[in-house]
Amino acid sequence: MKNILIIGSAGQIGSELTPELRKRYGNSKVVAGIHKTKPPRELFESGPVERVDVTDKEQLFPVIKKYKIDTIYNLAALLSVVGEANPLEAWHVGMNGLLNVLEVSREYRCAVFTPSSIGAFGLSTPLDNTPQDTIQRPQTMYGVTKVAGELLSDYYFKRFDVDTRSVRYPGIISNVTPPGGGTTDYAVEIFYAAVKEKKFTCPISSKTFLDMMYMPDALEAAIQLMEVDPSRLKHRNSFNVTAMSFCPEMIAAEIRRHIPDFEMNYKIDPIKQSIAESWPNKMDDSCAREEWNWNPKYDLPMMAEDMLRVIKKKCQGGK
Ligand code: AKB
Repeated sequence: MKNILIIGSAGQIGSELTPELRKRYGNSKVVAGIHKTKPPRELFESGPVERVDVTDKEQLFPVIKKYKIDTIYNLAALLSVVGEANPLEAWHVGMNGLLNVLEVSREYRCAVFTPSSIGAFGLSTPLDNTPQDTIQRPQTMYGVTKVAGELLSDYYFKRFDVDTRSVRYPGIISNVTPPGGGTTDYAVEIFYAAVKEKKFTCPISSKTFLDMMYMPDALEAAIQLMEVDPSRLKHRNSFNVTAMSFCPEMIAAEIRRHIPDFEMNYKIDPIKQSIAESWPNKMDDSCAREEWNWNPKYDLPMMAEDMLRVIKKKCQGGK
């Protein structure tokens, strides 16, 4: 029987993963862990909510006991750009938080999903068709915590038999909760700007490619990986997963198919640009496809059409 805790339920992924898991496993089975971000009302109305600061064991352990949690989705993290402004905080949340999650999981036998990222790679990684197993020397504190987190999670699996699993997410595009503080945020912001103002100033240069994924596929990746029979897994922490790879001028062209007078200007942000250049252009995710049937549904045209439809509706509703 699955009793699930989501740490970071009010964040970009958590705010959509929580209702999806509640739909699949039952509302009372999925505890929404919240910390700083103000959670939406629906989170409280649809199931249990607990205050969980991942860096504080005294808050985490009693929640695991109270709800007999057997699966944890650990989504707490500072994204790449905000992590560069607060590197010690990024380390504290990413590493001390993960260590607490792994320790509680060792004691209470929980399975753990902790997302890694394309941020776990760096300039010395092959950036085209980035292999599953390759050089990982990231330049950001976010990336350092992601590589160290992958290693630590594999260590807990091998040494203590904790069922740890993870994917390396690309930029995630969504329309419920904004990402906040990442290098790939432009690929979300562009849609709101296109609908509201028909123009966008892009912080990343026109031909910089990055892997991306639409939220429904990102949710499916996390749930599918946690469901798969462990005997199929040759890898654990962490799987390359991607759904599309594009550069700013390609997403602008796609938006122009729906909003022909959409204008794009560029004002390059040097921090974002240098991070983006150190990340893969396109990952090879064949191991995820082979080991647990990863198969994303949304490509760039399908994602753009859906994003514009939802955001237009939201804007008309005055939200
Ligand atoms: C970021 O840009 O920092 C994140 C990521 C790719 O992990 N969206």
